[in-house]
Amino acid sequence: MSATETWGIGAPLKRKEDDPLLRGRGTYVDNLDLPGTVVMVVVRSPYAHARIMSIDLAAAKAAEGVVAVFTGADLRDDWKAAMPCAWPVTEDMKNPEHFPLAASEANYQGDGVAVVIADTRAHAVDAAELVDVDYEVLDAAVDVAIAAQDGGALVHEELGTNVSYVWPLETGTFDAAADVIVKHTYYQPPLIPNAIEPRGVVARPEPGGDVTLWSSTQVPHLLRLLAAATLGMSETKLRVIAPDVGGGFGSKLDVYAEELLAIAIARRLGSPVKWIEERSENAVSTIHGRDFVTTLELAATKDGKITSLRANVIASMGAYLQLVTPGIPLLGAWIYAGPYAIPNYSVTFTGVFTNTTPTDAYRGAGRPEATYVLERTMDLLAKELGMDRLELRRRNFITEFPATIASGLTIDSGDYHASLDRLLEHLGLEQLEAEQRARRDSGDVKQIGIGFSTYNEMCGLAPSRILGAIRYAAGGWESATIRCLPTGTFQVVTGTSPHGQGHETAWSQIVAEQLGCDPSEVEVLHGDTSISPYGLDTYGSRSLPVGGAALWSAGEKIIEKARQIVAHQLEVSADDLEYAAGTFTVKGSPDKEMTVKGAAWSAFAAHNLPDGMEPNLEATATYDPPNFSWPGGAHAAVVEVDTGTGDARLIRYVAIDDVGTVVNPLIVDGQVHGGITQGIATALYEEAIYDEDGNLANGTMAMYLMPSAAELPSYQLDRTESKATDHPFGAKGVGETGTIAAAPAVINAVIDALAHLGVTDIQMPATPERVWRAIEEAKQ
Ligand code: MCN
Repeated sequence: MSATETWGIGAPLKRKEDDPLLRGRGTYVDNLDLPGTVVMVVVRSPYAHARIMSIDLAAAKAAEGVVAVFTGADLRDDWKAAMPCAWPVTEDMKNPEHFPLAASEANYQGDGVAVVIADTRAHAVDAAELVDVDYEVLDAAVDVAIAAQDGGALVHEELGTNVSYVWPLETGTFDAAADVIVKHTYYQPPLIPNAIEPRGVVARPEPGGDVTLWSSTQVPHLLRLLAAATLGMSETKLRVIAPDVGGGFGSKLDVYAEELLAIAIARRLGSPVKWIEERSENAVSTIHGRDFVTTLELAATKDGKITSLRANVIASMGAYLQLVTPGIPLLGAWIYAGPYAIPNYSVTFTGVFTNTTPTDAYRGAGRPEATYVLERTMDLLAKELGMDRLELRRRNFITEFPATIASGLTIDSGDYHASLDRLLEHLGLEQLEAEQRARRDSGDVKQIGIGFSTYNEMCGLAPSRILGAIRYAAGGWESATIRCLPTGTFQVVTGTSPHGQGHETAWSQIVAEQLGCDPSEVEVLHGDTSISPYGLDTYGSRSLPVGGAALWSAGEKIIEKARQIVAHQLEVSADDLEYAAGTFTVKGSPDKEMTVKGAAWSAFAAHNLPDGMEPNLEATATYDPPNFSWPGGAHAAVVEVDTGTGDARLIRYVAIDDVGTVVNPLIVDGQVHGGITQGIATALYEEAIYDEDGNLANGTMAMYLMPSAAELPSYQLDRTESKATDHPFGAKGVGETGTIAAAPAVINAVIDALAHLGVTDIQMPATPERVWRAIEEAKQ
């Protein structure tokens, strides 16, 4: 193995950030214990929809340890703008004003109506129970499909409708006279993100009206920009720090009420204010994902060539539009045809308000929803055609790249056949099918099923020009700085904000590869707006495709400046220098050499630099990609279903992903593992259950099912590689692939296990009750 193979791009390095975290030496928001801190507790509406008639604060104010109590009305003048929604997807999108505390009407169970500030958390919790709110309970709109129709309960009476927007994308006419048409409607229930660390905030007032905000956020840069705007502060007066952050999965890509409340109240009281979310509070006050009703139609010739696709998506916004709520369904809008060449394409999205927790980004954000309905319908179409389900997929794969797809985007590279071939090499499909036949023949109560999902994904958010065209308010670039320190070590400042993804390790490997050092010689700084004023943070599997490319560009600038220094000092022309792995050599005189590290010292000492050159070796680059990132792959799930009880268990999972060049295979495997687990959880376990009044019925860890290691087999992972042509070293994003691919593979497997009993459909999650009912209904 060469030196760079052991520590550069492609090396399976253990994550350098893990050691302190595993030893309990991390600093999460709740570990901050600033002198004079007061604690904030939010009083939340117990009703999904209720008019606030009056709030009596007297008893709470008089309670032990209480410093202050505020209602929405008390704080109204602290906000110079309503809470931000950065993605007005249509010109006429309806976006009701949303403030950190509801003043006249609570619109979901958990909507904040008052805050109590006390010296200790116990005192604040006790006093919060004394806040006496008189509510007039109103009818709630809960079911998204019903809420979309006229005549039912309205979430925001003043809008006269629950429909926030209708967004169509039509590039071809649906072929209603095709040989074969399949049409099916799917429901994807709301999901509750459960990061290991719940949300938390500390806001400290600083002299001169400044505020430092520590937040368990994925987006310190966006948070500073938008919180400052909401509070009418200059951005320079607000410093946002994301310390160690224990996961987010999209749910910490937001500007939350508690962040704004903590800043406003810290300024009012002159004391640091701390708020830490409780686990069951997380179930209602952190955004939810999914809650989509989708009808998908595929039209095909009788030999299995798909000619057109039509999707009608009704997506719940929840009660308000949070930071990117309306755009989430649209993130899938361009990939409803997945890896298949389908010439006629038409999708329509209707964003609908419901009296439930606002929805927003949750791992995959719009793309799992698209892939799920497509991959389920591919199986239905294969059945209708009497064709093998993998053969149908193969007949429709896109094979020529770059490929401009019917939705209008261009996929730079991919090889979907290669991923499926590799999957089959690992799977042993013939044996599995033989086992399936044997169990069917013997009438075994435990049946097995094999399910597939071949997918692609549009991630690496994203080219600013395209984001602008679809009315997203921010850009999609990322920035990075590399400082070569005098002793031959490197300091990196990145605008990405990792919260579990291992950027410190991966970014060190990129610098090590490019500039010729050991990764331990690279320090990576992030998550503090005072050291990285520019950045667009971490979400949408963008950090490596965009932030990693920015880092590479900064490295190229370093090499170019170093080249000038080396040429000057070795007294040769810059064109006569060759560069590899951190060392310049003179063509034809290999004994004459100088390293980037040597150039860094020279640039620091500045005794002998080319005329007019600035001292120091440092470079900043901002990278705006020309295209999205397009990973893809093929996944297979094998389940065993107890036909007596309906219990479906996953017994094998094989995943082949193509994420282009891999920087760190251990990190990539970890990302794929985590992503697959979330997809499996969606298929078999997770669902936020609301009753008809909008009460969340399973908002505790005891009631909300998340799988643990005990429920899951070890996954078999492998990769194929088609390099991203638009990325400087060919990498594609990986952070969401598993979640996008897994849910349809698992549900397709459950249905496959029961196909001989006549079962054709099961709604996610495939709980024992649902599976059992599907078996019983098929008997009738
Ligand atoms: N990587 C690599 N080679 C590739 C692709 C990625 O080595 N070809 C590495 C990267 O260097 C990075 C990691 O894999 O260390 C993820 O990279 P990327 O795909 O760019 O995704 P982001 O870093 O932008 O992370 C966001 C993504 C998303 S959108 C969600 S949701 C998610 C996820 O990451 N949330 C996570 N993974 C998570 N992992 C943890 N532990 N916690 C979360 O909240």
